[in-house]
Amino acid sequence: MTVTDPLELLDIAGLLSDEERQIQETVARFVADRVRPHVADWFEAGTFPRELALELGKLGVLGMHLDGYGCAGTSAVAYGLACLELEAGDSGLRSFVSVQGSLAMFSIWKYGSEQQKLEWLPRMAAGEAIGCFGLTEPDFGSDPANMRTRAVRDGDDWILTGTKMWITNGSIADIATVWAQTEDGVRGFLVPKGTPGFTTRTIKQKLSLRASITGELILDEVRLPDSARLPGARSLGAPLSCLNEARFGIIFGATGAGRDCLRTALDYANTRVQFDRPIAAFQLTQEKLANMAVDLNTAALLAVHLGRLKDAGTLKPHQVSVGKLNNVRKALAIARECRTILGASGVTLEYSPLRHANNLESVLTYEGTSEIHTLVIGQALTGHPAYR
Ligand code: TGC
Ligand code: FAD
Repeated sequence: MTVTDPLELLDIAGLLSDEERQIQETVARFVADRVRPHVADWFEAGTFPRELALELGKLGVLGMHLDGYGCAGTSAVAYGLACLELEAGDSGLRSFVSVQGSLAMFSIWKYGSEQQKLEWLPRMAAGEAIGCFGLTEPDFGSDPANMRTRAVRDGDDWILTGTKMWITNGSIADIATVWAQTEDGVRGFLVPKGTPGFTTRTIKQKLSLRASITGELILDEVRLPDSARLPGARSLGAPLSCLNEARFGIIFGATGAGRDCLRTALDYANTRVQFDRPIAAFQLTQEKLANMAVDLNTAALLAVHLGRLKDAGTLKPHQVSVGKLNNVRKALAIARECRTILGASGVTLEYSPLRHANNLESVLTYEGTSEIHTLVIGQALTGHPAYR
């Protein structure tokens, strides 16, 4: 007996409900029809086609795990499975959906006023308005507590000054959630595109996540009314709580990238003949395939387990770190190993593993680097925070 899909090895699908499987299949069909035929070209050109936002809105994946305001209110596991299929297409596509739904929309959904929710969430769920989330700065990435961006009161208004760096969707966004230091601690602000003093720049020459737009946000004395402040966000804990949402999607997403690499390598190994035999028949190739299948299936099991904890409302931030650290690390190792199975063919965009590996280098770094997640787990185990 041979399995037709690497995740069939442990019957991961058997852990899912009919509804979850249906959502997964719907997203997989979208990726097969709308993404796979074009993604290598997008990656090469360094573009993310804006019209995809509307299509992703119609598909129902933007903010799909949120309730109300045009959002579907699915389970966390269903959201994770959507991320898995999107990232099997490309990490850039999953990034778009993560930032839109789990960072930009979630920050408004969780911390915004009713007026802010009504104004932005339905349009963002439909993909008519694109959001971004500005936490990282040129000099403060892992350590956002020390951010320099300042918001100062001026009568009833706020004046924001600072720079945010490496912001996914930054230069194509209609609305930016920007985090700034105030004299009372960190606060969040909604900055619409076109606000005087607010400009963006697209970051070029990336070797990773090329099918995703990454930008810089420049705030030069941007005047905002107090109604632009997210009233529920009262400390650094607010942006960090948004990160839990996006990190959760990555736990599933990375598994999708790994699955796509392994499928590609399996197909290739069964058809590529050297020394008069398919290379899949050599023990060294089988060792690679078996090790990767074990790692991929255990990553998927971990993702589903953490998804069930999230649906039960008991998922802890350090558990998210376990999932993000393990699954991204494993997916990156799988992508690199699959590339070796493809030989020289593996270095072109005709096959996905090296594109996934390059993307996963960013995924390893953003949403908390592997070192930061290691320290989060270390703190959970020992009680000692070792960041500073
Ligand atoms: P620390 O003193 O530990 O915490 C400050 C307050 O925040 C609370 N907190 C959290 N709350 C919810 N969820 C979490 N994960 C939380 N982590 C901490 C904490 O309890 C505390 O609350 P309170 O009430 O006591 O004030 O903060 P610290 O300055 O020591 O830093 C801790 C550390 C290093 C873990 C944190 O700064 C961190 O996670 N750094 C990594 C930064 C990061 O991940 N940036 C990501 C930017 S967004 C992005 O990359 C998007 S890419 C998206 C894409 O394209 O897909
Ligand atoms: P640094 O924090 O300078 O870290 C450099 C190295 O030092 C890393 O290896 C790190 O692990 C290590 N290090 C740092 N502190 C410690 C420590 N205490 N102990 C041990 N090692 C340590 N940010 C946003 O806000 N919004 C976005 O939408 C967004 N999108 C992104 C998209 C892409 C493609 C990329 C690449 C990044 C994006 N980021 C975004 C930024 C991302 O979150 C940061 O890059 C990340 O948090 C790391 O920050 P840094 O790059 O400044 O690295």
